[in-house]
Amino acid sequence: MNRSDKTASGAGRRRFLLQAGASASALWLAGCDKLSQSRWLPKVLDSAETLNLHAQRALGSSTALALEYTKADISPVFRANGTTNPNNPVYQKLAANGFKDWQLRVDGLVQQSLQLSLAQLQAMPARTQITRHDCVEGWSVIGQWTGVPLRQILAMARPQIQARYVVFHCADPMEGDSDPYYESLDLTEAVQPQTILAYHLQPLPVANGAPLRLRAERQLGYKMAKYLMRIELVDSFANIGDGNGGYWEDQRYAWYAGI
Ligand SMILES: Nc1nc2c(c(=O)[nH]1)N[C@H]1C(S)=C(S)[C@@H](COP(=O)(O)O)O[C@H]1N2
Ligand SMILES: [Mo]
Repeated sequence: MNRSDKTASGAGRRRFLLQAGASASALWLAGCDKLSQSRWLPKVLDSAETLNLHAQRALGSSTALALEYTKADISPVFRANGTTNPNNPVYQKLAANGFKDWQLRVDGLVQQSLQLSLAQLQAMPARTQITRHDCVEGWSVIGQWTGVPLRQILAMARPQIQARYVVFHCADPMEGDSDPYYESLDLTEAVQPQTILAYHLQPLPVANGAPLRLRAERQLGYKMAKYLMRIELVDSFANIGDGNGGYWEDQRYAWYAGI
C-alpha cells in the first residue's frame, strides 16, 4: 500500500463515520489506521472480514454487550456441537478424576506465567450471563453461563507490550486430523466483560466443554473453544496450526466472527 492509498482510505473512513453520525474517538481512528497498515492484516483477514471488523469497532460495538436473556428464555437442552467427548487419553484421565488434576496453563508473551486449577478458577470473582449461542451452521440456543472474566486472568498474567492475541489451546484432536482444536481473539475482544472462561452451564457437561470453555458472546460459536488446556499470548499466529488463528480458520472460515 502506498502513501496516497493510506491517506485516501483514512479519509474514507472518517467520512463514513461522520455520515453514520458515530462519535468514534480520534484514538480509535488512529488505532484503525495502525491496524490497516500492519504487516499481518492482509494475511489474517480477507477484505470483507476487515470491513466487518472495522465497521463494528468504529460504530462503537467494541464496547457494546451482547443481549442477555432471562431464565424463562433458557433452552431446555443446550445442543452440543463439534467434539462432544475428546479422543485424548490425557483428557480422559483428567475427566475420570473429576478434573481434580486438570490445570489451565497461561503463558507466551506474559510477564507472569500461570498454572490454575479448577478450584482456583472457581474461587475467583465470577460472572453469570444468559446469552444466545449462534453456530455458523444456522442454529441457536440460549444458556446460562458462569465463569471467570478472561480480563481477570490477563490482569494476573500481565501481557507483554507486544502481545496482540490470546490463543486458546484445547484438548480435543479433530476428526481425521491429529491437531487439537484451537481458537484466538484479539485483546479488544478478550477484555470484554462477557468474555469469560466458563465452568458452569447448569453445570458444564463434557459435551459442552468441561472442565473449562471460552464464551465470547459477541462471536459465532466456533470461536468459543471448549476443553481448554492452555492460553497463550502471542504477537502472531504464523507458527500456530496453519497460521490462520483457529482450527476452522485454517479451513477458510473467517477469523473475525462478530455477530
Ligand atoms: N475444543 C473445541 N471447541 C469447540 C468446538 C470443537 O469441536 N472443539 N466446536 C465449536 C463450534 S463449531 C461450536 S458451535 C461450539 C459448540 O459448543 P456446544 O457444544 O457447547 O454447543 O463449540 C465450538 N468450540
Ligand atoms: Mo459452530
